[in-house]
Amino acid sequence: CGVDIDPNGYVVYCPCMGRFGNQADHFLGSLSFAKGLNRTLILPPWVEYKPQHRNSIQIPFDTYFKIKPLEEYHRVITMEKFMKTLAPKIWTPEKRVVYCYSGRHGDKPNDCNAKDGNPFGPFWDTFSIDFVKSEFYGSVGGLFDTPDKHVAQNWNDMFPPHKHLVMAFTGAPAEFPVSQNNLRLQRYLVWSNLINDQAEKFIRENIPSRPFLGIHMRHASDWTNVCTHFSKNLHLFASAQCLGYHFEHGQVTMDLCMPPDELVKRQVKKTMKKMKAKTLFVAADDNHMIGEFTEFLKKLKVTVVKLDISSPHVDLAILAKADHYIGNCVSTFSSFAVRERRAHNKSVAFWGFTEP
Ligand code: GFB
Repeated sequence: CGVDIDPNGYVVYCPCMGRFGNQADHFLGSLSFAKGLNRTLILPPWVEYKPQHRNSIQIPFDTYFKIKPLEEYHRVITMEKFMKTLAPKIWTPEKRVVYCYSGRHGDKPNDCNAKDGNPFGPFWDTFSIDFVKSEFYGSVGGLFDTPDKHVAQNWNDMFPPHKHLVMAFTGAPAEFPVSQNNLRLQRYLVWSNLINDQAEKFIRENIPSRPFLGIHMRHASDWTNVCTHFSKNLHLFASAQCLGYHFEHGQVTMDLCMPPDELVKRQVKKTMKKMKAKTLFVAADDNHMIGEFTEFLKKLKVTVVKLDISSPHVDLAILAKADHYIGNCVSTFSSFAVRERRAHNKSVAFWGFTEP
């Protein structure tokens, strides 16, 4: 079939935690992990949740991102291609072992119970995968820091590729949130034509005059819960992106996590005046405040726009292309656009945060 077998082995995992932003953080770490072990990374589909589906649905990795740029960094193969072309040769059903840190709660004692619950079960079922055995990796020294040669050696000693050719992980073999070292890997994540073309089309048709400011807001009720859980010297989701990994630039505050509408409106107006923006592009999970912004910015004679339908990836692609951006420092969704912009030396700002 023309696909060579990698004798160094493979890594695959279920992106079983959080939604897109969380999964993207985990992806960057997993890419680094596979590279450190010199194993091919099997690109898992993205796990999504839709109200009309009881279980998670799985969207092929390359629906959203190009494969070629990733190949510049490391060997990768989509899970669909791997299962079709290589699994029948090297990962037949009796060889399917799953790896987890330690026993997970579930049906069987002392087992990864890799398919217990949603999205765990539906994810592997997408490819008709069942596991015959569990292996625990909790005692591997250094865990996911495989760019460190000693750590990679620990993995290879415990799980040598000739005996453990395909390592399937119950969750991402990566830190959350993304570690500082792996931020640079963002540049290998390039939007697919499908997403990029929609973003370009929207900008062409709805943002005729630039510069434009792109903003991201988190308003849904799950977010309100997150923001009640901050404490001193503890990062909350993506907060290191503005505060610094060692809190060099301050602590999580309520304004940072859940900025009041008045703060948001004032910050937008000030920013738009400063950059002489002509258009405001609003991305949000709920309540885009289009009417409120239009009213508040009347004197500036600017246009306020948003996508007609909810499309998180197109929102992010547009935010990355904006002339300036304000995001939520705590949200990993916001942080995707931040990383992409920083990779291209574009400016970023955060709600309720003053640049040091
Ligand atoms: O991406 P995400 O992990 O970032 O989850 P956070 C937020 C999800 O909300 C996105 C939707 O994946 C989208 O589905 N969403 C958020 C948006 N902002 C937008 C937007 O501007 N446009 C559109 N179309 N959709 C974490 C979650 O969120 O928050 C965890 O991963 C948990 O599961 C936690 O819910 C409270 O880091 O913002």
